[in-house]
Amino acid sequence: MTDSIVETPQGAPGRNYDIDALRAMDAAHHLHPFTDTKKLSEEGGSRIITRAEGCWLWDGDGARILDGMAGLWCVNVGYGRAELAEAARRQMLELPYYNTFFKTASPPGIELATKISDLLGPRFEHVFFSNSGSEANDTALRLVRHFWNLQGKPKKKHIISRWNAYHGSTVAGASLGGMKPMHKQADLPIPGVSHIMQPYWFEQAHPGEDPTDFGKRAAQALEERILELGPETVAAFIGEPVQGAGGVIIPPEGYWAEIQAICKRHDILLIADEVICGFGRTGSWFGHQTLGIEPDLIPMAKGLSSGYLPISALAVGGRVAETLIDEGGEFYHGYTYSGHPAACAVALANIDIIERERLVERVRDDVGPYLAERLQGLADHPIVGEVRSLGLLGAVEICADKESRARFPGDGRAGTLCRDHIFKRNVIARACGDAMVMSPPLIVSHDEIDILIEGLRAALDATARDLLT
Ligand code: PXG
Repeated sequence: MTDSIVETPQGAPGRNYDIDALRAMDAAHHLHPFTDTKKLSEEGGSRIITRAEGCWLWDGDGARILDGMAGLWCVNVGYGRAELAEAARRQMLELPYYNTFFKTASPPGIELATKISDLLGPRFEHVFFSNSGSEANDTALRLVRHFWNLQGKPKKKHIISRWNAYHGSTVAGASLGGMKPMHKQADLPIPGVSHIMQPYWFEQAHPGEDPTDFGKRAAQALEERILELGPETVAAFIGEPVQGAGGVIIPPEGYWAEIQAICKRHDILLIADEVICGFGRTGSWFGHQTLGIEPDLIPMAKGLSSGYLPISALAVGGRVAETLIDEGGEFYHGYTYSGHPAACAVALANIDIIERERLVERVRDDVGPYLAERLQGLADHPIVGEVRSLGLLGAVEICADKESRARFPGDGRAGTLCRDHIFKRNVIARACGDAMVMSPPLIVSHDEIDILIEGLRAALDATARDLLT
């Protein structure tokens, strides 16, 4: 299927694939995640991405596409980093694999655990590795329940999450997540997991309710649920500092302080899912730092390796780590690839780039504020109800009436239309319901942000034409 390296029409080198044949093979054999396979075929099959550099992708038909999503919120250092490939190559030649189960470890895993602990500070001295965000959250669930058993409180098992949260696609991940269609297909959530309202002011505030009051009400929902269930049965609360896949939901000021206080009051562990927020996305190394949260457990993935190889980690804080280590005996949990040497080597090299190029500071002081400023320019668009951003997470709410925040009919149709329009302009942003969201690589330039915003404006214009005429 592959020939020699050639120049694509835009000048980017790539292999000379037979794209039509690949598309046919894809349709014949490949089941895509979160995809209606029949519909994908009917609509012409997949767009085949063959190459990438910086913030740009190339598809097999030669189109150059601005990736305003950093893949799936993960390619923080951008595409085409030779030193990450080199780190993998070097490690694969030296030691491609060895396990960490039976009193063995490899240098990259040890170094990465140490590095993550250093980044998180003294409260987090221990790290457990897995391969995906879902697995990190499975690990969190397992560990939380083990912890409370060890504390002599075996009834403390219930985990509270939020509707519309995304915490992964394994059975535990999808259960912790609050996506109703996922639950429905697989008889989830598993017992002992339930969901409360999310701090989504634009969608859920009462008429006239200001964001602070709304944030208090949304946090109070946690205390109400805890009291309903009985605090003696509740093990943990899990939440992303800023919900990503839910629609870049930035909680109102005060929300997290209230959640934190409620967790403390009822002796409930706090899990901050940093799978999207971690590694610079919000303008700090971790989202909990930006939002002022003090979690007990921190699942992380995506930006940990910028997606170059699959890897995730669960950072385990203070008393949970102490109890596990001092009293836990064997923790019956782990994956073949926990602490995979090549993935750890790539993650280390990735963190090195983030540090050396000061990408976290770049998000905080430069491109984050610039994205916010440019998004503001869309606020008076006729079908835009709100723009919001934190660091390099941005959202634009599409609605029919700015005042009442009423949506267009069709439950997500406006978002889908807008997503398709921006895609046609070779710019990638994502629709979450009727919110258009973006999360470009942390290396994005001002010019590229301009292209993203202008693409969005053109897509909003086209969507408005579709919906209003
Ligand atoms: N937690 C959070 C906060 C996530 O965003 C996961 C856990 C699960 O990670 P893995 O590596 O198991 O996928 C995620 C993943 C989307 C989209 O369309 C978002 C994710 C994954 C796939 C698609 O926005 N987030």
